[in-house]
Amino acid sequence: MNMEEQLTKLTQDMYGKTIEQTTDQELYYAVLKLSKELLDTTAPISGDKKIYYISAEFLIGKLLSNNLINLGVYDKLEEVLKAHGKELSKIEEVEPEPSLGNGGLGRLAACFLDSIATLGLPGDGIGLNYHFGLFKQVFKDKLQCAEKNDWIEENSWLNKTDVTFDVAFGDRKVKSRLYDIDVVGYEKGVNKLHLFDIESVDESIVKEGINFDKEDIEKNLTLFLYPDDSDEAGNLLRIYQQYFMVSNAAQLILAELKEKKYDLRRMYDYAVIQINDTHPTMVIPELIRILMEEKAFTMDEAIDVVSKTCAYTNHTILAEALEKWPLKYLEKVVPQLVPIIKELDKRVRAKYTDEKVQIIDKDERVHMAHIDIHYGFSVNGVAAIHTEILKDTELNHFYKIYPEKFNNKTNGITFRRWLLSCNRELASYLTETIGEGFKHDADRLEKLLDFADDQAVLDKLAEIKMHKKEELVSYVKEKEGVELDPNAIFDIQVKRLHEYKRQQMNALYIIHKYLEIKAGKKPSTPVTFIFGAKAAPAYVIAQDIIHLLLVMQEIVNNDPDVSPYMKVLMVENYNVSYAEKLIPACDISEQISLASKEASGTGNMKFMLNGAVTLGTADGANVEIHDLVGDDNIYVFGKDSDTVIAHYEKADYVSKDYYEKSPVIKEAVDFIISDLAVKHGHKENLERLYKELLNKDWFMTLLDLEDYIETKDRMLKDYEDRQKWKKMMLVNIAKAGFFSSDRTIAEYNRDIWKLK
Ligand code: 26V
Repeated sequence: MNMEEQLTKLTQDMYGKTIEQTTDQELYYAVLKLSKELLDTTAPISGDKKIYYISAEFLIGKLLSNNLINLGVYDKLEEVLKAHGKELSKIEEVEPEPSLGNGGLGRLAACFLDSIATLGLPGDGIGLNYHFGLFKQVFKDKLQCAEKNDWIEENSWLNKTDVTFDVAFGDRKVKSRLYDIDVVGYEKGVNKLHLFDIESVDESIVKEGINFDKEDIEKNLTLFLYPDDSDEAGNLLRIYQQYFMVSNAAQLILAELKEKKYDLRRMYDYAVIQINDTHPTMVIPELIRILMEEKAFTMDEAIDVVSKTCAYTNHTILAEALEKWPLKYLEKVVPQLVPIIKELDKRVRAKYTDEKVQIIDKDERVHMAHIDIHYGFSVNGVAAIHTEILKDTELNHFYKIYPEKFNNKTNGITFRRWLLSCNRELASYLTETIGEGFKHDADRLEKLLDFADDQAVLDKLAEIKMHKKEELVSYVKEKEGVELDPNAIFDIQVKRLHEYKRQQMNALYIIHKYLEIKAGKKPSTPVTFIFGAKAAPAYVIAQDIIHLLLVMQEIVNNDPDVSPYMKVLMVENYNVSYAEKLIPACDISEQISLASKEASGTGNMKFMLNGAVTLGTADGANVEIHDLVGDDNIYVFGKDSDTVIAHYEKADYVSKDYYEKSPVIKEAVDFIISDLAVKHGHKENLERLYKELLNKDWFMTLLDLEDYIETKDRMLKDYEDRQKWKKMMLVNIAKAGFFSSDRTIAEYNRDIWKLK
């Protein structure tokens, strides 16, 4: 049967309708079924050694378009549907987005699975099947509210399996159930994303918003990603989740090794476990425990084998994100691991006197990253500067002990999703111009440089950008009810909300611009500032920053003196699907974290690939973008990481000094608590943010504000030199090849995993 016959049969069997007669919703289910049948007939990727990527998050996004592209049938299906009066892009809209991740770390895991399969490497993801995952964001009264994100439908990409395991905690035993999602490589075979669920999960315990009984573990364990941990019950729940994840992972891995009759004493020849941040760290003591209790290993043998199997990736230097669990919590949830963790700590103490490298500190807290570093064989950072900072400062004590374990793996993104799928026009124009090669070898994008002076190519790139902006404008109009002008410069900052990422600095720029326009200084090209960000529900200042942005949106967009020249939009519930619409439409990519704090960033890469120009600090992968495109094709500002780190060491940054010294800064900061702002917002939130900026400003917003204003003004001016801007777009696209996650994964494989 050809595809048309297959689909016709499916709609007939499922709904008794022709393709023409089905709704987009029905057609989505039919196409889902068709895709799953194709996946079933695609060969699994096999090999002697396999990578298991364990992660608390897999921010996979919608799968339909990506899977059709990777299966090589997108164009065919689009054609079949068109012949029956249906649009594939409309059908894609119907798919709910899986809510299995939070931010960069989770999206990276998803890109990695795509690249692992695309490179034909045997490798599976292992994580949890959160029913509501990360909350859904809604704005009420200019404040973020959190609602449950009910994404799992009867028919979905999840395949229920027969695999179940027992998981024993200190105070209870539960049963797990494995669900699988197929991960198909680009014109390659299939790997799996294994998602474990608890059999006794009960969605009905979630009453209002995202509130539920945190102690009812049998029912709540796989409901939410990152449940609120501001109290003890929340902390314990996170430990229950983490152990549930790694106990299942360990059982699954050992079962696979057993089935293949591999010798467990040489486990490292057949399996490598990548620990994505510290959330899966307990897999180390858990494997040691199982090998000793069930496989008759001695402690020395078990430690040796496990240490040669596990590798750790660090994604952040923020102290508050490095997990340290109180020993007494572990004693309650996983008492079986405590003697092992104590023994691991004892062995460290026997060798090293330095307190900073101990696993259990004097306050009886267990430093999870320290377990990974001592008892794993590789420690990697996620961008060159990040790895250097780990080696020189944050993890320097460990680097001195184990220099050979440290290595860098600069992050990457899958070009299948972030170019071929989200910007089909650009992808097809690139194909026309430089050939198909870049689809399999991203470095070939560099061929575009040959056209840097070709007017037709430059104009076409600008035309595609304009078209993507128009598409975004109509989407936003429908979704948010806000009218944007595609002729305005689109300046976009989308990422999790965090003070170190400094959305508040962008907000201060907006205030500054607003005041300038009110004073009669009108920009010749209008500019639109777009934000998308979720803030952790317990993170108060982050909520206040969202509030300020929504207040500015109301003030600016409704002021007839100002709105013809600038607009502000904070989109609701920013997620992967929204990113896929925003990124192709962007002119200015905001990457303005305090230098040293953003481990890498991956949004920066997606924007560049889609022809946006970066406005950024010398932080994370921005540094590598700068190296690639050169000074003329990026706007870098702000103090560098050495300066910032020195400020922290000397504790000599005083934000008030900057406020008092600069009338421009003072005016912008004071506006936050002005009568006008307070009239549109809530005094309590605005005052709290104002005081935070003035009295603390831990992430040094005011340090870089003047430089930011000056650089952004220059950039907005440069946009008017259309020729210059188009060339910058072209160079950014051409140089993005380095950031393909295929390159990143090839490096992981070459240096760490050593498969094949
Ligand atoms: C963050 C949060 C924030 C909300 C509350 C719970 C919670 C739990 C864990 C984390 C850790 C997030 C770590 C993370 O996403 N890091 C990002 O990793 C990216 C991929 O390597 C990297 O590009 C980003 O720079 C880094 O911030």
